[in-house]
Amino acid sequence: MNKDTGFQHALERRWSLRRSSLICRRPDENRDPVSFFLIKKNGNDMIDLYSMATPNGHKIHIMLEECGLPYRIHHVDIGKGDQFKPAFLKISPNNKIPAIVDSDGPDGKPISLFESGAILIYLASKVGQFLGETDREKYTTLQWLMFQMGGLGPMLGQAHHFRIYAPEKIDYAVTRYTNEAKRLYGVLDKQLANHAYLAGDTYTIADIACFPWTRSWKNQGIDWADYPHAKRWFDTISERPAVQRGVEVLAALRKPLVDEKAKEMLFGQTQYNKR
Ligand SMILES: N[C@@H](CCC(=O)N[C@@H](CS)C(=O)NCC(=O)O)C(=O)O
Repeated sequence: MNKDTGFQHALERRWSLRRSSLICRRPDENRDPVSFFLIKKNGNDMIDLYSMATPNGHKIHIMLEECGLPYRIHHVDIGKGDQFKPAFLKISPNNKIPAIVDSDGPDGKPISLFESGAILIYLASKVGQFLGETDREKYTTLQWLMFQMGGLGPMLGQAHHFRIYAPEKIDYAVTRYTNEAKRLYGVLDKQLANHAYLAGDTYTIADIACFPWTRSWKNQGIDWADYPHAKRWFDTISERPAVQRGVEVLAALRKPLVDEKAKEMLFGQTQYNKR
């Protein structure tokens, strides 16, 4: 067993041991552990999570913790180039984390999924939670989820990139994406001035998707004092036990992105090689 594989196994063992004691945790039910285990079609059903501790990864880590679904973690080190390995590209052809494989898919057969928004919708549908109750609530949830996937995530990502990682400071890009970040926090703040959560009164996958991106507010040029309603929402979500566990998943393996090789892997030619 090489060093990496040995470490991977140890990690999986640690988490599956931890999961086995948590396997029945469902936030809205007081089921006893044994009965929940028995209602599962197959006690060995497990979600394989391919991920890293980044905002997009955190969304799924938090969701899995909120749902109390058993999962096994595979660390994909995107700074080392694990995302370009053929086995990973088979489940995530866009070479990005997160991805999952659920051995118990909708038809009882395994299903693999990439794109965090699709994974959140899938998991919410699987457990029947965090999507809203009525059709109206569901569409409102999806609307704010799409806001995150199409706007908040990509724009805050660019703000972060040009403010922190770009090899040269380009004033135009820094100003453009910092302004865009501020505008988007303003949209969140306005919605949260009148609602406890993004889709209304209940916590949904829209909140789970947006929250991890707002954890890096400082690097995005944001001052919470300008967004008091969004800050109240941020603090409320930060206090959820599943969120606190979720943000710790794989966090110990995340290194600051200072290594030139890792930067080349993520932002340089390696990213654009034909595969
Ligand atoms: N839209 C995708 C974005 C995923 C994404 O950008 N993942 C980053 C980490 S946060 C990644 O894997 N980057 C590796 C790469 O670009 O090679 C999602 O939401 O799942």
